[in-house]
Amino acid sequence: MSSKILIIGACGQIGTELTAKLREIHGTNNVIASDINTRALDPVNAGPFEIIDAKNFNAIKDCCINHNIDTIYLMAALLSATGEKYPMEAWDLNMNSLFHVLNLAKAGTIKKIFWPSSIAVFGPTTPRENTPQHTICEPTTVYGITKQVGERWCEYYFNKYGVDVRSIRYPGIISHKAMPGGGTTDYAVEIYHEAIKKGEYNCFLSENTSLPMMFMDDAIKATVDLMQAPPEHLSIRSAYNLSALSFTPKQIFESIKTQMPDFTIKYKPDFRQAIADSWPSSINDSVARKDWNWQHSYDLDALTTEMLKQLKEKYKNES
Ligand code: AKB
Repeated sequence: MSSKILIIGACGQIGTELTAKLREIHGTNNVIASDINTRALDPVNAGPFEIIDAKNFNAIKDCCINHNIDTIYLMAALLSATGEKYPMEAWDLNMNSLFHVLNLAKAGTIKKIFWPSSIAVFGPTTPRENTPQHTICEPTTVYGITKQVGERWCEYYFNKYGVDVRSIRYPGIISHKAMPGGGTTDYAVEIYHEAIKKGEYNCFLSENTSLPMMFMDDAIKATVDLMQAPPEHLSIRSAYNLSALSFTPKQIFESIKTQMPDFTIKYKPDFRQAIADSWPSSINDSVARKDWNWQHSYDLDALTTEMLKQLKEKYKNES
C-alpha cells in the first residue's frame, strides 16, 4: 500500500520541491501539502492542500486522521537569521511543532517522521574542517539550539518509544523555485537572482567565508533516499551529517563570472557574519555514505550553470 503523506511547511524553499517530488513518487492525492499560508503556488495548485499552523497540535492531528496519514515531513521552521530577531518565536515554532509530530507517532496516529536538522547544531568550539558526525555541538544561535535539542528528542523518542524518526543536518541549500527565507546561507541563492536581475550583488558575508552548501536536487534526493532506507541500516537517529560542496562568496562570484563576465560584487557583512563564522566550513558525511549510500551529484560549476539557466528563463517569462 502506498504511503499517505503530510508535508507541514510545504510552501517553503525545500517544502515546495519536496512536495513535487513526493507527489511524483507516491501519487498526487497521497501527498497533502500544508502551510500556514499559500505563499508558494506550486504545492497549493498541484494537489491537495490545507492551511495548517505547525504549532497547532489539533490541526495536525485532525488532518492526519481525516486523510489516514502515516508519514509526516515537518519542514516548518524559523531559520538562523530570523531566529536571532525573534528568539522566543523560533523556540516556540521549532520545538512545539516537533513535539506535536513526535507525540502523534508515539500515540500510533502516524508511523514515520522526517524532520530536518542543520549544520547550525555546530558552534565555534566544533572542529571547523571536515566536521565529524559525533563531535562538540555548542551552537550559539537560537535556531542552532532548537535543532540540537530537537536531535536529542528525536533520538530519545526512537530509543524510548520506537518512533521511526529520521533526520539530516542540511547545509545551505541552493535552488531556483521558492526563495529561502531568514537563513544565513541565503546569500548563495540571492546572488544568482541579483546576477540576472541587476548584474551586481551586495553580499552580507565577507568574501572568504566558507560554508557547506548543496544544490536542491541533491538535498531532495538525500531526503527521499533516507526515508526509503531500511530501518536496520540506520545507525543515527539524531541527524545525519550531509555534505556536497563548500565554497566562499568569492568562489561563487567567480563561478558566475565565468558565464557573466560583467557581474560585480560588493561585500558588506552584517550580523549574519557572526553566525556564519560559528559554523563549520566543511562536513564529514561518511556515516550517511556508508549507511544509506548517500552520494551528491552537483559541484559548484554544474550548480551555477543550472541556476543561471533556470533563472534566465524565469525572469524572461516574468518580464
Ligand atoms: C540557515 O542558513 O539558517 C539555514 C541552515 C543552514 O540551516 N539555511
